[in-house]
Amino acid sequence: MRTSSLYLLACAETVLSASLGESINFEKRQLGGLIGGLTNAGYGKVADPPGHAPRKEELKSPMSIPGVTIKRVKIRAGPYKVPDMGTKSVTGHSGMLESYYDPTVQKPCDGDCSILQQVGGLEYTNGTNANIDTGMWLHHMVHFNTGARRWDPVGRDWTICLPHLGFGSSPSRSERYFVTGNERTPFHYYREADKTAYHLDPADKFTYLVELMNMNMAPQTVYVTMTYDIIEGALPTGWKEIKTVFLDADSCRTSEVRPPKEKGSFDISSKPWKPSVEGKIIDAIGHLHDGGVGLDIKATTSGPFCSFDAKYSEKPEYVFRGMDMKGDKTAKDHISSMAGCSTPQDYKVPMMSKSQSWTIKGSYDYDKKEGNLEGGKQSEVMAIAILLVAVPPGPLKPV
Ligand SMILES: [Cu+2]
Repeated sequence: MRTSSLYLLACAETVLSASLGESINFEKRQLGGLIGGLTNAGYGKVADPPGHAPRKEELKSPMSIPGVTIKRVKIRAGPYKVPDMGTKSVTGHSGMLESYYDPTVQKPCDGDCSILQQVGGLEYTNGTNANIDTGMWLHHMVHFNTGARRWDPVGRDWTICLPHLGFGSSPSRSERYFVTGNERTPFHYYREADKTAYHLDPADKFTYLVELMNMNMAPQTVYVTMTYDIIEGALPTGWKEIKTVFLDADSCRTSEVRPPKEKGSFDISSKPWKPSVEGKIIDAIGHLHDGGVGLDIKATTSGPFCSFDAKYSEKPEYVFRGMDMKGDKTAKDHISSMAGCSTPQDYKVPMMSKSQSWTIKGSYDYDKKEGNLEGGKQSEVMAIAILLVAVPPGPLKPV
């Protein structure tokens, strides 16, 4: 796995530079991140420790739909050992499990099932919540699904899509269908007005890309949790499926952008994207890093879709109370939710169609909100927006 990641990355770089003729300026960090196995030597997935919380748990679902049985299933993946704050990775990051791929992740069902909603989390091995107040932080994770019906609507436009390539796949057979940062925004594949779900086939395969932070002076071992509300068996008759659209200011690279400024405000934007899927928009999710204030999504050059506002420290678990190390300074307040674009009532454009051209813009302002410093400099930032689109059931072709 280690050798193959390295090999793939080397190939990717060569092909990219040769085929695009564009100067692909990989930073040390980006290179290192993709060679997850090497960079994280000695850390990453370890065996379950004694007394660990169950790897799969059935809970009572808070959802109800007449005539349908809904199960809540919580899956704990890992556990992942994260280096302590005093340990620097080869790319110079302290206390970070960096762009680490887990190719064997359990699904919420073994056969067919339809996911109605999904939310990620981070827990210590005894099942207690892990967050910034205890120095642990779910920097981000990307959830891939690989299978016969899977393709990535945005990734397919790129000659090389590094997040897929990093585990030996491609956007023609895998899709990024879920993502979460530490704000842990749920994905609603189902809305009461819309009979939609993300349907899993028995042969689908899950892969995670995880990046975890540890602000403690001892290594920590944590599970990435995924809580699903599902209907077992075939997709109910008359329902539609969901296709996830992953818009990103650094699409098909590492999603991480070097901030152009150390102080004050700036924006980072995505390239325009022409839809390859059409249908009603069921949910929208936004992700920024600390220092971020807002995220605008546009469906056409003139037409706003909606805007997110970043909310900080709405719960005490999002307040950092630990100590800082040399040039590494963790912000006190962290993004705890993204507000303003959470339900279809907020959307100015109800449908996605191929006549549109979508862009996103993440706005940062370090004078208003503190970023996280690494070696005295602002750490990398992101702007990601996810749209969940209702599509016909069964195999789907790009429009
Ligand atoms: Cu992120």
